[in-house]
Amino acid sequence: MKILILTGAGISAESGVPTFRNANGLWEGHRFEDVATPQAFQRNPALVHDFYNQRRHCLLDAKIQPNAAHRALAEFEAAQRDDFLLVTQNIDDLHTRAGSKLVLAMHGELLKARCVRTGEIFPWRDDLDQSTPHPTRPEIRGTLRPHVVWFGEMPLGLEQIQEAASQADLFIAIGTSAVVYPAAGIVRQTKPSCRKIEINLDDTPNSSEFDKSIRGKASIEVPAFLK
Ligand code: BV8
Repeated sequence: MKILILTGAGISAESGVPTFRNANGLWEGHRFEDVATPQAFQRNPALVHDFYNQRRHCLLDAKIQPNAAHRALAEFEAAQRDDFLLVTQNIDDLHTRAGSKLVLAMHGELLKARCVRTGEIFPWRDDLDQSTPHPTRPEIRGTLRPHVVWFGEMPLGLEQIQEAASQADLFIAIGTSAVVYPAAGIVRQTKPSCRKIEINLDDTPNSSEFDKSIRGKASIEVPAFLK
């Protein structure tokens, strides 16, 4: 059986990572779409670096740990012999820390930085700013950006995701508001015979696309469903 999982901010909410909708789409008065775009980075790199530095500090706080939903997905993956792919919209590292191996972070990763000049990607746990030296060529400064996908940028792994969606026999969407595209369009790329499950606190604009909508907290409902 081929399985495709899509997770959003709701799976990390109980770990203490704020979701986007709960924040009413705002960060310190800025709309996410205004601080998470290439234009914002061009216009005010310090503001955008600050936005991600603060989120990196939060993520690296010892209080932030994978929850039972992340762990259940890792255990489920380990028990699968056939095709399995976990696509996450989240830029936290909680799936990986829970033990998931086959993770595609379609919106990038907060704990990585990318050189805008060479495209090189580096693990990154420190602050970033316009004076940060390039890790391997310190004579170059200010060429690093967060390795995340901003609004208006192409998400990562789209071909692999579309391939997995077209072949999936089971598709589970967990903790996503189905507002952001193309992630919210994945459910419509599955074949008619694919069993589609939505796990969320609330209804979403995609709820009618699913065979079954399980309403409740991910840390309770995901382990219960995967058992
Ligand atoms: C693209 C990384 C072209 C950064 C993110 C104008 C110009 C350009 C594009 C657009 C435009 N207008 C619209 C678009 C498309 C745009 C878009 O969709 N905008 C939205 C706002 C309408 N998309 C893009 O720009 C994408 N790129 O279009 O490029 C293209 C596309 C295809 C092919 C070629 C070219 C890029 C989108 C990626 C943006 N980057 N993240 C960062 O994090 O800072 S998106 C960001 O917001 C998150 O990563 C996440 O994906 C998204 C938030 O969504 P969710 O994960 O669903 O989180 P949310 O808070 O919304 O919902 C949480 C859910 O969990 C809720 O339903 C809640 O009920 C539930 N929940 C809460 N607690 C729990 C729970 N459920 C269970 N248990 C709980 N405990």
